[in-house]
Amino acid sequence: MADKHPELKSAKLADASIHRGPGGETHQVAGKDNPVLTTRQGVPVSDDQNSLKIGARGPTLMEDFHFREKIFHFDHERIPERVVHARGFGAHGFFEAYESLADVTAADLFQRSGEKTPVFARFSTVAGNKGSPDLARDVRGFAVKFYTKQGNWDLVGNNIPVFFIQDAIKFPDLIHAAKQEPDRGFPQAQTAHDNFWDFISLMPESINMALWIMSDRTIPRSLRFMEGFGVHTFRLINAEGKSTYVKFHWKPKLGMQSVVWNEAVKLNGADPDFHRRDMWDAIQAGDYPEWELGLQLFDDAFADEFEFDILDATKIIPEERVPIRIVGRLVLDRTVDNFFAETEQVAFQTGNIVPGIDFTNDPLLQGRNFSYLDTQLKRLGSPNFNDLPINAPKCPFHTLQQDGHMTLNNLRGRVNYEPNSWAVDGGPRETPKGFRSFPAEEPGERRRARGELFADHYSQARQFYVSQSETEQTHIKDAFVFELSKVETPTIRARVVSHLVNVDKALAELVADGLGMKLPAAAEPARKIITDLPPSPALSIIKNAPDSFKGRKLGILVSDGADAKLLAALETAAKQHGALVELIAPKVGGFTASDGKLRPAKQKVNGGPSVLYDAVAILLSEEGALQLQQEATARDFVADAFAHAKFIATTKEAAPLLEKAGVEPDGGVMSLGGAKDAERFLELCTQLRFWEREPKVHAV
Ligand code: HDE
Repeated sequence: MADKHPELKSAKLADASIHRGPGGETHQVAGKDNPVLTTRQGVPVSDDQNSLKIGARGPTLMEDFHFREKIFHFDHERIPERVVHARGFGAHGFFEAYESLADVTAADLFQRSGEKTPVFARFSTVAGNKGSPDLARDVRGFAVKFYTKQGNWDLVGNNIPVFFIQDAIKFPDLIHAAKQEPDRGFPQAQTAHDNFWDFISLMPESINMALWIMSDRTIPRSLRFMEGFGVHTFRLINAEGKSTYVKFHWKPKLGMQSVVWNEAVKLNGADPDFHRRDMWDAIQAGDYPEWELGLQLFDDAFADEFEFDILDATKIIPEERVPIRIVGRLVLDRTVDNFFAETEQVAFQTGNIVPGIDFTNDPLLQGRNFSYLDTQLKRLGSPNFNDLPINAPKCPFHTLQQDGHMTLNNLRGRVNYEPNSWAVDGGPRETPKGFRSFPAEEPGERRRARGELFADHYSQARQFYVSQSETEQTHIKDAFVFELSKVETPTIRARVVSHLVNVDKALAELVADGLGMKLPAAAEPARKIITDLPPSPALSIIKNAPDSFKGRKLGILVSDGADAKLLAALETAAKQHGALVELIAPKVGGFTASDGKLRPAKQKVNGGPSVLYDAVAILLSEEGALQLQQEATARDFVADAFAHAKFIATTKEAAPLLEKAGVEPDGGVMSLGGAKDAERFLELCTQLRFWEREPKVHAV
């Protein structure tokens, strides 16, 4: 167990030192376990409950420096939230290289097999404000800061390998359209509104990404169960100066998994912090989230023969075309000490690269290199944001930058310029081994234009769609219907569907039908040829499901009299599968199982809906089942688990509740005869969901 805050768990409640003041207020006096409370100037405080007044009921005095200092600081606690990716969650860890990549890159972190580099990773949603719910349908940011021995390298990626737009100049428009509409200030953390789909429908380059965001990729079950991508093509440069193109991939060790949309909608109410809590709990429990880093490496010859432009961030290179070479692993093993200091103040920047890595001309990446530096100044308020511990390199660094608001790294001595004449204390000097940009030749006129191949907007969108399993295709169709049903303007709905006709006619027909409209004519494609590319099975989540219940959560609904043996067997089996168990009971104080022992519950039934779990077991006594069938939230618990295609295990005593909840036993509902069935149930759970049920529970 890696418990980062053991002191909190072992904390004794400090009731003993409580004194009541004349007005009944609580005073606690410092003792051997607690230091003296002081002002920011270190002045000991005698009373933190009452401001200084004339008499007990008189006005507050201006001279109350303690009051003024406290309120002043509080008033200025907030900094601007990120203009995008405001809601995020970060953790520390390390990257471990599996092998030396010296053949392709001189980057120090990739030189030695087994080399560990400290990292900080921050995951985020894009559109929602800081307080928005975790299960919004949205792209997830996947940003990793590597504190290498040759400086910080930031790989600021997403959980989707393509982007909406091809040129950074359109980013403000995209984000304005996606976020709350400016007159009304809503909707929050949702793309299901007119402005977003209006923009998408007028920007055919975004259609590939539109397919991705309507897929289950945008509602991950856990941040631990999603992929990450650097998106752009970058360059790796070896010691001889040779350049190799690279696309970066993160592959989750626990496999990919998403929730279903109705589950996401309910999760946002049940636990708006679902993703961050999951990550926090996993790290605290020592079950460290892990990803492998994969590289797609290719050269100019491939770039020339590939049917798309490698500088176009709206396109992927299928894994089947350029295989992924796994080169290391990322392990997150430490939660932050302070959310603000680390997760909020971390400043990622695409421009942070190290010798051995370089940019390409991807116009999106080029624009990002300006934006990320610029935005930190606004957010963090000073060019010295790199002095903050979370942003500072962990290797030695020496610049001649000086002064400015809140600088912490001050120059010593006389010299703050170079070149200079001082042999001793002359300050830092250049090195031939320092960062060098790849000397690419750049012929051409100055023009506002894009590469010709950027204009194929549909071929890869179609490839993505045809690569999905039937269940996933249905989810994509349902997502389009849901989102466009929230669009109030019929012409915008029709314009979106007109693009889908070019992607896949059958999909367009289903979406049009779901919206209750006629199928519009196909949108005029910018590039006449739409290529029928072969499916890429790597693009499907379900086809690549992990066949393991590891890292997942079993929720067991219990009541007084629940079968203690069966409960123990389920707990053991879950543990053997590397899964967690939570007990949900009518009262959080606990329940008395059939062995007469009182066990605590994690959730009261109305606060622990089944959307919080990957599979459920219903372990009730006869009386428990009779009581809970009267309870709407218990019926919802079962009905939702069934509707969300989850595996359900049940004792025969629980039958009345299942019946009331409308459960029709199928291959995903297992009856527990005795303790021996526990392992069989967990085995079933390794399939994660019983998708065959889905068409039977969704008629619209
Ligand atoms: Fe970002 N993006 N972005 N973005 N982005 C920001 O930087 C921007 C893009 C991504 O956890 C901002 O520090 C432009 C692609 C992540 O702190 C800002 C363009 C990808 C994060 C910004 C893009 C991303 C950001 C806001 C179009 C995936 C969160 C706050 C050219 C490869 C990092 C900040 C964190 C954050 C600009 C497009 C990923 C404004 C101009 C493509 C993960 O600088």
